[in-house]
Amino acid sequence: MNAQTDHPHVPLEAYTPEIPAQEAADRFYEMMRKRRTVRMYSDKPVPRELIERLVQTAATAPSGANKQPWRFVCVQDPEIKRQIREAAEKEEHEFYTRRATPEWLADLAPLGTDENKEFLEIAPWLIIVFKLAKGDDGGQMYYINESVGLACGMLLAAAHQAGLATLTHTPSPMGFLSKVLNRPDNERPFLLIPVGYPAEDCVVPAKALERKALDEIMVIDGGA
Ligand code: IYR
Repeated sequence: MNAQTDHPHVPLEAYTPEIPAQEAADRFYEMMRKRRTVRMYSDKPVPRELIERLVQTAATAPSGANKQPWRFVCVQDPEIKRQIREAAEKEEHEFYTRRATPEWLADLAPLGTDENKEFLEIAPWLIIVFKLAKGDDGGQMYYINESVGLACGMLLAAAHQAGLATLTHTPSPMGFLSKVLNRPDNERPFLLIPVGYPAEDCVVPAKALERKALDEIMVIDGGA
């Protein structure tokens, strides 16, 4: 026996889909492949309970030593959203006029992004994900980026499954979020995720529909 005998364990409550595995995987893929990053939001309200459920789903992600090194700050207050937009646009202005390399700007061109971040005020919710550099009790965290990244992916999937659009927005640097949201020192901004319904006239960049082929992304048994 291994070390698990020293600590309580319980039988796994296995999840088994009611349909064959291939069909379950196909259905999930068909749903997920319809997800698009959305930059044009409706102001249609999204109930707080729905956002709470998305956060709970995100927090089912695995994390290093189960330390759950994340905090999800959910903003719906128009004045706070305004402050976030203002500060983000300031950073983005720097990015688009100074910081970004010509190559980076060329890579972004098909997406049609610019320093205007109107969606930060229009989307009914902004979820600002912070990673915990240290636990709230000062304790050690492990694999922080991996853990929080996984949680964010699950948050996006949960939102999409509920018919909500998201965007992974990364104004850089993001330090202003700690200030505006009055967060303690052990929390570091990780990702800003607007959540809401797409605007009726929402368009998405055609370029973003392109997916690499399976044989470009998947390798069986390593290199030749
Ligand atoms: N943060 C900027 C620039 C930007 C960078 C990448 I990489 C993107 O995939 C999209 C945008 C902005 O939000 O406009």
